[in-house]
Amino acid sequence: MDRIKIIEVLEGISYPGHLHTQDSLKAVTNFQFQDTDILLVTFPKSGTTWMQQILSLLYNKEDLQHIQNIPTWVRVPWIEQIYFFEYLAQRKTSKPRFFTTHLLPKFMIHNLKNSKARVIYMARNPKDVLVSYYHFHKFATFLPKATSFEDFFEQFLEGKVCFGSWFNHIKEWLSVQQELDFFLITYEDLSQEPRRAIQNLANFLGQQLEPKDLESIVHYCSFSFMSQNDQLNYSIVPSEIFDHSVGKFMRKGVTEDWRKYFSPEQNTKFNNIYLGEMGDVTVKFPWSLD
Ligand code: PPS
Repeated sequence: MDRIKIIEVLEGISYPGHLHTQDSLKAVTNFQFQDTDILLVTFPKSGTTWMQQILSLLYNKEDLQHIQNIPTWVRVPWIEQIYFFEYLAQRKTSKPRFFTTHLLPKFMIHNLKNSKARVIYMARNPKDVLVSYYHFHKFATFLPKATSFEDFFEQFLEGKVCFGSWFNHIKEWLSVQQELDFFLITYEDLSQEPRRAIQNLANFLGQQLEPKDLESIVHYCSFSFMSQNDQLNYSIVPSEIFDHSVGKFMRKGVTEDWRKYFSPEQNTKFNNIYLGEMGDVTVKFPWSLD
């Protein structure tokens, strides 16, 4: 708790000091992946918790109830966080191991390439990421208070928020995808066609899914189920860390909420920057700019 107001800066990018130290960030470079590992990569607020839940459901089909008693951040811990090695020690020996990261590939690409670990990159419409992240700055006491939506909008576009630029994050990970066993999935795919998206993910992971398993997973990863479950909705986190009086971690869980927040001028500015940054990216994303 003593680090709640600390922001760590490493190579120009800031990180909440409540969860990261210089040492915990640098230790990632030495982390040895195993061939059976599965690494979930996200920019914050892209549906990390949702995918953490889906991954553990896919590998615990026989006992979907049991895993609901273990928080997602313990089941699929962040490799860069202070608590990582504690959670790693707590896990049972069964394979595969699941990990999460919000970091850029440069921290771990060398060791990832030396293993057959699989990488799942979950992306979300950056306009919705911005809005979700804005609300999270009001709720998470370990992040700097956002003075206004207008200010946060500018900071996000300039990459001056914790974990840096959304554009750099996705471009840097896409630029190494050929070197890895890599699967791209989006928040929008999961929202629009959950069965298809989960089946595609299961195919990538080589997981057999009976129709009844697929239905159960769709149920246990739904926003309505997860937002009611205290182990999944972050309500067990003390109010010194998440101010439950001002919001919820599981806030809305919808696509295109940005339309309620962006002014026409902000939208034009965002689109111009997006097109400039993403012009060379050939991936077809399921979100539209307008
Ligand atoms: S974090 O802090 O980076 O781990 O946050 P992250 O989990 O990436 O993102 C939080 C947003 O994801 C929404 N969410 C979901 N949406 C749909 N279905 C399910 N099951 C689900 N679980 C989490 C969550 O509500 C946050 O988005 P917003 O737009 O703020 O509601």
